[in-house]
Amino acid sequence: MKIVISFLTLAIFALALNAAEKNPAIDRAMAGVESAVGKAKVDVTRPVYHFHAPANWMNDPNGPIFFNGYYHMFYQLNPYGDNWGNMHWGHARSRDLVSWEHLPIALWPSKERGEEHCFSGCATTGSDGRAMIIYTSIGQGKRADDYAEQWGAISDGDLLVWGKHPKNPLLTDKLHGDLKVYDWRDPFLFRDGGRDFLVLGGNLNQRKGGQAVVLLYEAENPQLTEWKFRGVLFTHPDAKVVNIECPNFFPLDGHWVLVVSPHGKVEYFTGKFDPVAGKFTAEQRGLIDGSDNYYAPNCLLDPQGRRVMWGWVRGFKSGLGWNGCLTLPRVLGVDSQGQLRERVAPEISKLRGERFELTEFKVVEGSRKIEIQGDTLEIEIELESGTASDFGLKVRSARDGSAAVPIGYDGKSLGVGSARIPFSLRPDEKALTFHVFLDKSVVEVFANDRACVTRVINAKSEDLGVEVFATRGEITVRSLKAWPLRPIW
Ligand code: DQQ
Repeated sequence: MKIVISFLTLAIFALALNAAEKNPAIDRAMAGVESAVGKAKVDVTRPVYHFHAPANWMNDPNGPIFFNGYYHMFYQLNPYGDNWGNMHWGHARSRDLVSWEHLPIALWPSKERGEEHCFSGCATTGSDGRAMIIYTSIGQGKRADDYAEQWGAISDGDLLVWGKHPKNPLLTDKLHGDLKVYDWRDPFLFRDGGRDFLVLGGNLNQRKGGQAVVLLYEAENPQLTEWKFRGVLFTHPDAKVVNIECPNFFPLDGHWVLVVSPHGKVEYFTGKFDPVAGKFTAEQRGLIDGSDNYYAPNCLLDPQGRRVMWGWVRGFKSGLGWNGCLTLPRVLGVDSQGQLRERVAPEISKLRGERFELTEFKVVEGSRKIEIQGDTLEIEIELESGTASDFGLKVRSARDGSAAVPIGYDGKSLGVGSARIPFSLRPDEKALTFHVFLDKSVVEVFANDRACVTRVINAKSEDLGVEVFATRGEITVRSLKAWPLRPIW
């Protein structure tokens, strides 16, 4: 069965290659990716139900959009190797957020026009019903921190073939007048009160200590080719944050949400947006994900009105013919206290195999091996804290107990492998629920839907055990459910 699926994937990819035939830059890039598919495919550590490129390096999700019955995902891609460089936009689509079909590379650096990289950006449906991409174009021999332009691209009806916008560049730094903006990149579009706005990240003093900003622009025509600079929407409150990448800004559950990638853990701020003053006032803040293996997320609004977000999972070994994947799609919400909630889209449960279940049991000082095993699992466990000082799950555990990836809580913090973030149960929370998605070398953990940690892990292929542990005391497991998850590729 596995062989059939992988031939199918290759066939779709070959079809995509044909569709892109007329653009030699894309032909070359597609051939580059294809030449690494064989190597990437045999690596047993590669995730099997997370989204990834056919092969080679990928990073940020770009311009996710729901268009004509498909979710489209674009992403930063180096077609020529499994390290960062030669930034193109890879492309795939999905009917259901679960299975993805690889499509021809969407954007390539237009070398003849002096373009070196197509950096991150967004996609939208224009007033004429056609899709449009706005992205950061980095010029040849130019420093990305000091020089960038925002370019557009437009496509055919199915988004299979893209061309650079005839009006490029759409935004240049001339818009800022005397204000010098460094690391100016990563456009994100939003609409408010019938007006089109764009935010971009950067900093005002070239990373010399502070003034990491999100800048605001407003469209002057429905074609989104004329823009005016509205000013600084937001300045990061922490002086040690020197720059902001990939801002996302959108309304959700009666709040405005700003997501920033500050060269460290990805943060969110919830608060108020004043479109007249062009200012965002933050009221609450938190982490989108507690791990630096998670970065540069991007999101879309789907036909069901859901705000769905993906992050880039980074930190894999190089030399494997692939590097990078996306998190599972997470549906966002804001609770009554202005804090962000994240849940894996329910569609992912389509991948579940036979359910394994245990009802209430205790673990006293030590650990209990669970009968289900594997490296592609979903586990949901509800734990009631007892006397144990530290408790939780272990996955990828070795038979002889010599290795494991712990997912634990010690009353004040949450640990996933080597990552640890502050976390405490609230007085109204009687139990701790871990929702765990293990996919070979990636684990995504959700604690009571309000703390998430994505981790890249190193485990031996034979270490497949699952355990529940309690240190210095006992705990009660109210329920444990687990499912093997099927591959999507
Ligand atoms: N990745 C892109 C940039 C962005 C960074 C370049 C974030 O546009 O700022 O690959 O990971």
